[in-house]
Amino acid sequence: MASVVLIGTQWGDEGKGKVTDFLAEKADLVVRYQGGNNAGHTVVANGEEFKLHLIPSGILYEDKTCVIGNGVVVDPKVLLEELDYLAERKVKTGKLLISSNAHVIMPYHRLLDSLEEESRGEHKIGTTKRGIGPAYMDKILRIGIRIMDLIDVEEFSDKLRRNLQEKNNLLTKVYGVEPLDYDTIYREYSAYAQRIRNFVADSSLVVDESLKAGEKILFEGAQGTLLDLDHGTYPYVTSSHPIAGGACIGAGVGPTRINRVVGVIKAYTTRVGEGPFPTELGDESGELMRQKGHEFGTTTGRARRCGWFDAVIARYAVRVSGISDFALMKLDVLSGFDKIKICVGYRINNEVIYEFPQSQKLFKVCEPVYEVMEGWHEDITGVTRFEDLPKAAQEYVRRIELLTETQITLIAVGPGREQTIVRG
Ligand code: 2SA
Ligand code: MG
Repeated sequence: MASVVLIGTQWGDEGKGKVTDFLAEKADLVVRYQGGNNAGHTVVANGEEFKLHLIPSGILYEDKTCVIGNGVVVDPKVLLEELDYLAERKVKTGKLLISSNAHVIMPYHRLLDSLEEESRGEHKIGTTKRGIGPAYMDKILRIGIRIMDLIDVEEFSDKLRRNLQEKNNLLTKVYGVEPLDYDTIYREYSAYAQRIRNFVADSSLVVDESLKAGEKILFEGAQGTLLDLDHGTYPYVTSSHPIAGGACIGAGVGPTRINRVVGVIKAYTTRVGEGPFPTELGDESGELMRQKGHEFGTTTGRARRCGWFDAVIARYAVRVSGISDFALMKLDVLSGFDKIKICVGYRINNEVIYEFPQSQKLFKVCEPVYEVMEGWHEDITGVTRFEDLPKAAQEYVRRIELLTETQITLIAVGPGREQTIVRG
């Protein structure tokens, strides 16, 4: 396979970091195509845990070129902190490239993200407050500052001045807070630019040349299908396109050059932030998943909401991203439940639907229709072959495959690289 897109099929936090790490071993180039440091990818490599937000997880392999694509929004401060964090832990970062077309997250974006959320009251989205939405807003408004502007002294001072004028107006008149100071930001960001300059590249060209040379590329998505701006649970979504199509736009590559789409799917469901979640468990089963699965945000530390596996969502993800196969994560977390439920459809009033509803008003009143399966109690964290899983766990995997008409080619039974079952 020359090029693979790896995406989250639920609301993010499916365990993409681990699968990227696993697939990156066979790739030459690892490219991130959307989102920013709202993402949090935890990877355990050689017994050491790494938490990454912005830099592709492929960086943990020395020989891989890692690319931050044009579709990503880059907070330069976070980028440099992450580079320092990796350097401290003896990870080489010399093969990182950043698209000159990527947009920059500025201090006013972070500030506005918080202020906008506060002003929404009960209608808040539950954002990570990293400035992601406001940065994408400026991109769409065509006033954003790109990496190429950041490293160009004249462009940067001009664009910063014009942007600040507008933002300070908003900050003082609408939100009644202090305006931001041009000189302070200019100085701080000019210093970042000096360090970032060395990494800047035309990422679309890099991808093209790599494919022409017969290399393998892994496009690494962040967040998940239901957080997609167009296809997710709007307005409770992020401001980018985590679905597979996002890779084409966010990396500058045509769809005919992508051969495989791997959907990363957790054996149960989690969500952070606001919005409806039909299979959410408010009881001790949900708490057990949270504790056993360490379901707390990598970026914000927020407790994740937990619930049963939802096959309607999985099928929907297969549809909108053309998923070729699944990587099923955290199966070990389900050990110890007497019964395990799978949501196969939604009941709305007296009707049962099997397709994901377009309207959030409908989604909010959907009640899950469950199939109940036998659980298992064995510890499976050391299992490396499918046949060695308890029969009930095998049945669970097969049932998900049948319901989603999609093969599960990889099963994770723990966070370590070796805790992975590969199926043909
Ligand atoms: P934003 O900040 O504008 O992208 O928030 C909009 C919605 O997107 C959700 N979102 C996420 N959901 C799951 N995981 C994410 N990454 C971090 C993690 C989150 C964390 O890996 O744990 O640490 O809290 C992520 N990023 C954005 C967010 O909750 C909003 O619903
Ligand atoms: Mg995450």
